[in-house]
Amino acid sequence: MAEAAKTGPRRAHLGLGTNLGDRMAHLRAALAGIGAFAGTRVVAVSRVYETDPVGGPEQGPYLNAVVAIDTTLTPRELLAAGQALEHEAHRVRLERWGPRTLDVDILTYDDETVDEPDLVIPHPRLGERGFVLAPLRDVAPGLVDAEATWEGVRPTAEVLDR
Ligand code: GSY
Repeated sequence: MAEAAKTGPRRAHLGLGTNLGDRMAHLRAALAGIGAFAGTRVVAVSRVYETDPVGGPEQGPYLNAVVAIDTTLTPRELLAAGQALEHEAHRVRLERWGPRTLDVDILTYDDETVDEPDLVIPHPRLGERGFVLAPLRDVAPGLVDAEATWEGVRPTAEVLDR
């Protein structure tokens, strides 16, 4: 028998990154924006990590965080909503892997996989990036090795309040 389509909200994890301008302000605005997505409830927010840049040109350190949500948005609707937040942060993409005011990445969407030219879920580099895995472990410890440690990933005292 065919499997019934899932109904109701789905658990997703969004990665946030910023290394230009007022980085905490960008994270706070992103969190407020995510909380205002249609059909979306913020379930948990990670600590804020200061992280050494990975890849790209020489650039300043990032602040990274992860937000767990329950949402009725589809992956594609979630992508569009995240891109709208990046746009609101006046994101400019000068070069690939370069500095940015705000990056919103869909890390996971329930247990679904998506493989399209502009959207791959789970995020393709999820498993190799400490700046994603450390905050992801805060909100979804079952998804990340409890013993893992990463270079250049430091929890800060900053708090992202809901
Ligand atoms: O994919 C996110 C953008 N990004 C980051 C980031 O968020 N944090 C760190 N530490 N390095 C990064 N390199 C890129 S590209």
